[in-house]
Amino acid sequence: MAAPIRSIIFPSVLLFLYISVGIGAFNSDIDPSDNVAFHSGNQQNVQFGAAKPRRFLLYDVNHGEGFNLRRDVYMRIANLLRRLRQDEDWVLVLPPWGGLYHWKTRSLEQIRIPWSTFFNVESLNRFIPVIEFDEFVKESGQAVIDQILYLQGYKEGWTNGKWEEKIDERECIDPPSYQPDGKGLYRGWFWGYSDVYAKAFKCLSVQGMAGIMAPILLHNVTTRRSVFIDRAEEMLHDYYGQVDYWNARRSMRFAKHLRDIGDEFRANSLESTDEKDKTQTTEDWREMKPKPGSALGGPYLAVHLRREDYARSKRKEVATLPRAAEQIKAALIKYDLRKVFVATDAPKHEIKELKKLLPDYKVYNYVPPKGILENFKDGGVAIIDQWICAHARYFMGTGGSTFSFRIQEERQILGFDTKMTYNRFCGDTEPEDCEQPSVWKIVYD
Ligand code: GFB
Repeated sequence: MAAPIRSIIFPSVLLFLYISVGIGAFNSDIDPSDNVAFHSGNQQNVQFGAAKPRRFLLYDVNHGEGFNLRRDVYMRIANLLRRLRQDEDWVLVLPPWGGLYHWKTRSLEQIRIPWSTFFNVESLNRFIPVIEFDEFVKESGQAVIDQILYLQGYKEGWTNGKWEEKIDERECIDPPSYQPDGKGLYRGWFWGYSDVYAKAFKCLSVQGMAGIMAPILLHNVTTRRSVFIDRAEEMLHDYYGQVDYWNARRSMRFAKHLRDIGDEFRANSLESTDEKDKTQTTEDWREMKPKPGSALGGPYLAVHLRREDYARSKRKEVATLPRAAEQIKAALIKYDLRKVFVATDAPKHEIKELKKLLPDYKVYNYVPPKGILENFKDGGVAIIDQWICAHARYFMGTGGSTFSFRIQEERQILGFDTKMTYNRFCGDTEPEDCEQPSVWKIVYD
């Protein structure tokens, strides 16, 4: 078994001691010849007080995870990057999108998608410096990653039933997804780029917040200019729901081309415009701090009805279509609305069935024209759905779905009252007044 890096036990004095112990242990089997140029350059720079070379942080998430859980992991990594930048010049390399389990349009190639297809990269850059993967290859001169740190849990689980923050270098629990080739270079899935490889690979068992990685990146893998943290979802948020969380979240603005498509649908089908609905946005997210409840929203109800794998695994929060229709009808009556927009991953026949269950109301769903689907893929269509839901008078989501959570956050960012936002369908086995989603109120600095 490999040597421990450190175990973090509060208070922070102990933390410091453990980190110091960890540096030697972790570096012990790194071959410095791998990256001599960077290592020696780095030392010289320190001696003469010049700026250290820029370092690159890359990351990825477990392949089975969906788009909105990945957005959540971005927020954790973004704040880790901010922490790193207090000491060194780091930039985040945005992992190209692709190969997602939920993206089912088989006629489309859905890999190597840059973040600019889905997000406003300029907005992200107002929180932390980010670059697309292609820019990383250009800037670093080669499609090579110096070090992969593959995160995993602890084989033995919690010891003594006690949760503590810790991180240790360990043998890989599962067979590693990156394997050395004949030259000792690590090959595997690098976002669909077959020419990318890594020079070194390690498994780390981790239990803790994203910040736990900062000392490792700053003090242990100092000779590695580019470090790739895979299975980054193993790290928790440092400050969930607090100002850093919300700043990272507010910086994740959707790409303008997708917002425009959503806005056009709102205007044409739902009589909804920003002026009437009081949902105007500023150019820079940092200047946007609307009063809670200032947004009115368009004259429609929006729901996110998560089906597919949720319905198949019969999660208790998933309502059958007749039960969902009853709850939609009750909300339409309560808020005196005639139109409902349904965002869903349900197959066509279920959407048809839902429409039949609501004969007295106008039921809308977004069906992309061929060109929009081809250009912006399943991921772009899902964002258009989210954007339309974010502008409704009242929103009801699916319990436990990060797709719904992100809509709820978007609505707070636009200035909606949390009461018109943090609502969910009750599953068939739940009471009519089932527990509603917890509210994480937006916090500004
Ligand atoms: O976004 P997501 O992480 O949300 O994954 P959950 C669900 C994916 O399904 C979305 C599609 O990213 C979309 O691709 N999808 C779901 C939708 N609802 C809609 C919708 O209303 N409209 C459109 N256009 N697409 C978690 C996953 O999903 O569910 C986990 O992240 C796992 O990996 C778990 O599968 C069971 O949080 O709902």
